[in-house]
Amino acid sequence: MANNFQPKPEHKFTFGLWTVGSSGRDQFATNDPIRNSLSPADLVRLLGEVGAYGVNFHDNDLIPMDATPAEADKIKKEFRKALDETGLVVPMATTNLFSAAIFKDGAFTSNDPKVRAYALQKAMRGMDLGAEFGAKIYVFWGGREGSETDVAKSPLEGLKHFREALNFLGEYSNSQGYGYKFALEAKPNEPRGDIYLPTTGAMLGFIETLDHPEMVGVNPELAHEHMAGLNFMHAVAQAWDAGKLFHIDLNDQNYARFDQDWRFGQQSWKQSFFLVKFLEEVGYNGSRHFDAHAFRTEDYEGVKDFARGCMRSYLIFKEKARLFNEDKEIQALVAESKAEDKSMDKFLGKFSAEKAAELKAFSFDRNAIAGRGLKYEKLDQMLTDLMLGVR
Ligand code: GCO
Ligand code: MN
Ligand code: MN
Repeated sequence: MANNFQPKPEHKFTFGLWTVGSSGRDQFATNDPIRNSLSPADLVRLLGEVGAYGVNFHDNDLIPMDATPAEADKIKKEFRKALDETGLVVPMATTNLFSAAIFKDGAFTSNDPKVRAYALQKAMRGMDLGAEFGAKIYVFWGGREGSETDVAKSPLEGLKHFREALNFLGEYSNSQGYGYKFALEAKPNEPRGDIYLPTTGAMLGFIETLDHPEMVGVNPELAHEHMAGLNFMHAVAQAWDAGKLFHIDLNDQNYARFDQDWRFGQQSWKQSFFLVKFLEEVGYNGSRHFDAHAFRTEDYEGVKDFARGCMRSYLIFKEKARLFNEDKEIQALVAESKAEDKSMDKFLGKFSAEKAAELKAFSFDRNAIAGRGLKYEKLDQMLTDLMLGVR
């Protein structure tokens, strides 16, 4: 393959400060971090070195919760300097509404109005911070918006409060002239037993109930749909069809496991191939954001290997998709399986009374139609050969 899979700015590969900045700590680990924290500015340099296009952050990835204004200014200056040095941009920002103890029973959906008001305040400040660095997409991932038991929390109230919060923040964005598009990220569980609006499909339905649905879309994540046992590409296709694919979180994940956040392309080659093929074919123009972590076994050299691997895998799948589309034998079989045939045009598409009457009277050879082999076995094996480099 005459392709060195080098990331370029036009690929729009982005990482969160929290992804390459992960210390490798998990809930079973001691307090010793595996990797010492790097400053946001140093993380930007690391991302510049591996060839990323952009960096995204939660408010507190950049400015710690209890920082003084002077500390915040210093961090912002250093961060800005690193962005200027490396040419990285900040396409997306978001709020951490899940780490602090105050969010133990939810943020926007907490029963406690003080918590809900605090969450709104934090989100507005996060939006100010994102806008300061040029972010145009604002992600909402409600990690604590849910329950372990429904004894005292109502999902109906939860939806009402979540809707009120998004309506409020949409008006805030417009009143400030920020021009944000909101991207809602679903996850079925973890850290809550159940998180409200657990899938991308659920989010898409909810968006239509908002005051300004046109400014709100989704941020589907591969790992989250896999946790729910779903086909990620299908979820992304539905979001695209609805004009709502504003952002995407790429990573990897086995089905029916906890949130593994692996390097994109590590595990689900075929699903990831279909996903990349889809994104490239429809002309998705947004960030390819990697929301994943390096293994706990790694030092910062390993973190760079991880980040390079995410981008490299994406570009390999993209090249494989091109080869799939250019392969004459494969494409002939695809065409054959589709059974393109104009004879049914008169019955399909838009309803008319004549069409319906004619169709009702028509006689089909059901067994002949059902008996036609679709060659999916042959095609799918050709894809396997292509993916594994023996075609
Ligand atoms: C998770 C989520 C988060 C969000 C992030 C940005 O499972 O922890 O995927 O990483 O994407 O908070 O909104
Ligand atoms: Mn996740
Ligand atoms: Mn995510």
